[in-house]
Amino acid sequence: MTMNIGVIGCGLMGADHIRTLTTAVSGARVAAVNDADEGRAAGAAAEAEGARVHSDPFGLIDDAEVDAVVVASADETHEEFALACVRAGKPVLCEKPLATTSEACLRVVEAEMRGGRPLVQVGFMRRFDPSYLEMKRVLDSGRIGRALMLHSVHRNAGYPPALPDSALITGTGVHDIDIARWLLGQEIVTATAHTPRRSGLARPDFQDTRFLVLETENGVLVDVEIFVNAGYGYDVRGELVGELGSISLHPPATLTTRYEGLEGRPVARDFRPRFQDAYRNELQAWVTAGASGEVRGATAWDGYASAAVAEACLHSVATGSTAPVEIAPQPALYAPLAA
Ligand code: ISE
Repeated sequence: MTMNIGVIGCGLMGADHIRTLTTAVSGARVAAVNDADEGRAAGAAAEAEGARVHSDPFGLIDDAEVDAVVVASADETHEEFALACVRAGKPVLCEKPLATTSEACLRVVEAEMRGGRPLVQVGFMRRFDPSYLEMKRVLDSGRIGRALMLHSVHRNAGYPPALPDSALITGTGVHDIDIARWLLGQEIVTATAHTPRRSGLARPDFQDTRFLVLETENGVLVDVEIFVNAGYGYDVRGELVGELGSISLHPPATLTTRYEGLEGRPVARDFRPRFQDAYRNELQAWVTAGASGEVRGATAWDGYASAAVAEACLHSVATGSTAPVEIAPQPALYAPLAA
């Protein structure tokens, strides 16, 4: 059976999802698209042959021919679209962050609880990246003993000019927060945000960089460097240190060039090539699970929990001290983190 998908938001990520759904995911068809910019929506519809353009995003959600929805519009619109999908009883893959505040994320969780089943998957694609999956597999095998520390580096070549510097934490570092919870199978209980020297290449009112130190309930320390005007490329690194050894991520690279006394591997220009496999696996898992009425990957609860940690980081930025993470009790509808 083919799942007919509606895509809201046809910018960088939405267009990439449309391309992946159309060319690399089985059992799926892009049936409808919407974007605040109608020209952009028409361009995206042309990529997905036969897709209809909806001028109203809520009309797309209520379209009887749309079985499931991808939300890839601006962050501040995610909550209302996720809520409308839950009301319509349709599975939704909502790009991160699920909403702009933890309070708003909790409203989505509550809507799902009223409906009695999870319908929302949050676009934390790292959970589907082959190298992160391998890191979790080796940790869970016990081969490196218990986890002690996780080092995370998150650098972008450049950043959208419209975003405020809080997005370094709520839109960028939130990936590192989610992957730490998922890898370690533990909640983060405190957050300390440090503010390193500002890059002179960032715009004058923009604090690039941040350095976060997160502590889990079992005392694992996670450090996260965030630097979004790194210029040279998109660079995500991770090393998990255990009692008996460590595991480091390897970004996908198809070649190593040796030339004039130097050896080099390409660095991705942005997140799309670096996480191409992860996005495809994420979309395929969502389509397969949606057909059987399940949610795989990050749930609305994970969206809420990561937003709560991001908020603690912002609180720490404002106060200059360590902030506790305030999280509501987890409802039974959601599986606990698996250590
Ligand atoms: C972007 O929105 C993403 O989601 C990317 O995965 C992330 O690495 C990047 O920093 C964000 O700006």
